[in-house]
Amino acid sequence: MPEKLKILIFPDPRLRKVAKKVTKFDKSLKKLAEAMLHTMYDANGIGLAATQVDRHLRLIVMDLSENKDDPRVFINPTYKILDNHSLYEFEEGCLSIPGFNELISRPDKIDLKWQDLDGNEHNDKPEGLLTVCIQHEIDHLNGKLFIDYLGAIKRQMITRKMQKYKREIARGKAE
Ligand code: GNR
Ligand code: NI
Repeated sequence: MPEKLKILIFPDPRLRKVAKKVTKFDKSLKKLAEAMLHTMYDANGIGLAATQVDRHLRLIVMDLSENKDDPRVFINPTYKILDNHSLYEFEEGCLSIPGFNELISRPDKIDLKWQDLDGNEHNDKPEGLLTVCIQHEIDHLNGKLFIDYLGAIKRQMITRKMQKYKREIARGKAE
């Protein structure tokens, strides 16, 4: 059984760290990817970046399938925007900011490159949900969150509510 990892909850300075490139494609990397997939499925997420489990490596897991039977791993992912004017608007959520969903626009024509767990290189021009999700996850690797795209007032409201929520769960644990 893979290990279940703790997901960092916003606001947390560790969510702002920039992840380092993966250079060792070894057994411990495979183990981390397995644990992240297990953690993602357990939390009912469609994606998870290593940053969210306090491992600052450029590693993302995802499963966009309906039956949750298509685990995917992206290592050292990068993308180029092919058309800055073609945007896709989607209601985004984040396992690190539970309870908040906001419409975010992102470029939807991208050229994506990544490596797999053996270090082999791949590239693809994804469509639909994958373009949104991979940008959301790569943002995590760069210390960025979807609420950073919102206006200051909305972002501040979410930040205050999340601070309050974290105080409440901290108190709940102490009792
Ligand atoms: O589970 C998730 N759902 C989601 C919905 C819309 C856009 C992005 C996402 S990713 C999110 C899981 C998560 O926080 N990944 O970082
Ligand atoms: Ni997220």
